[in-house]
Amino acid sequence: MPELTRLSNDDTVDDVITALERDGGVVIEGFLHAESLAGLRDDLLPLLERKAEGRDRFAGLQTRRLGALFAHTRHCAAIATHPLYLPAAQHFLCRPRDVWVGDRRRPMAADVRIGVTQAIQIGPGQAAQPLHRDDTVFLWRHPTGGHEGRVQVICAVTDFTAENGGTLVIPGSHLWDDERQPQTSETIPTVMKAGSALIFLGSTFHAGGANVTAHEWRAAASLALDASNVRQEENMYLALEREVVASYPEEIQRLLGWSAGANHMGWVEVDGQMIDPIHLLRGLDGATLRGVGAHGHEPAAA
Ligand SMILES: O=C(O)CCC(=O)C(=O)O
Ligand SMILES: [Fe+2]
Repeated sequence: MPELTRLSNDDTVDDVITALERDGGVVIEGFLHAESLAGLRDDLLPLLERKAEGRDRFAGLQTRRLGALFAHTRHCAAIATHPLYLPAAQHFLCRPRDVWVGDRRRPMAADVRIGVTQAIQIGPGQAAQPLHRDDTVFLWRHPTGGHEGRVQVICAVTDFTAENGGTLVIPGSHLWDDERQPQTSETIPTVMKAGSALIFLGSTFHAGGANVTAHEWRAAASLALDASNVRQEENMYLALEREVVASYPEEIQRLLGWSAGANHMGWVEVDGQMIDPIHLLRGLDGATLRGVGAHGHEPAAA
């Protein structure tokens, strides 16, 4: 079984890009400085412990999730701008495409945005998550022809082992088409120390691993950099006050972007669940908000 390449902060962005192009994923040992790791642990673990477990197989019935990480810790900034992560993500996400503007044909490139932040804590008894590609939220097609929509990083906040839920990855699966079904037998677990990180392309099949330990909770801080073209052109969330949006019929509210749709793009975390933001316009309290499942791979758990 092919292993993922293991690099460190002494290696170069080119080494990261080479590994990602070949395997779709790479481990960076010692990715976080000690201060960032300690900060993430102190800021996120107490919050995760107060979250309810997920309500469907994808979110994980023994898994706790926390979103909006930039509101909860200052230490995500160092992840997003890490010198081995951001430039590597830009390499995959910002490839120019030739477009016509009037009588001139010229290259135009997207830049990058932070598309999702999530702390994920996998508890004892959690089964392996269904294998998936994270660019499924964009309904991205494969092979990508070199144009990726997302580059993800999962930082180990506690040690990742094959037993406690270390992320399962299928090396090389970023090159597969959309017909080939991923098999558990093709996966390798990501084993790494707290402070190390797994970087992978949005087109790489992966899943949270099963946690077969008796007492260990595996914690991660994950973040995705996305191509900036996969969003609304006008920033409706800044342009329109929430009360204005709430005054329109639901159809308009969803069209304005207050919707997570069948692919669950645009969820917001409430009480550990990734919910459709339309519920926030209805003024429901957290207890009555219905879980919508993670990333749209599972129907809502009614
Ligand atoms: O927790 C992990 O290791 C991976 C989780 C994941 O891939 C997801 O929730 O999309
Ligand atoms: Fe994922």
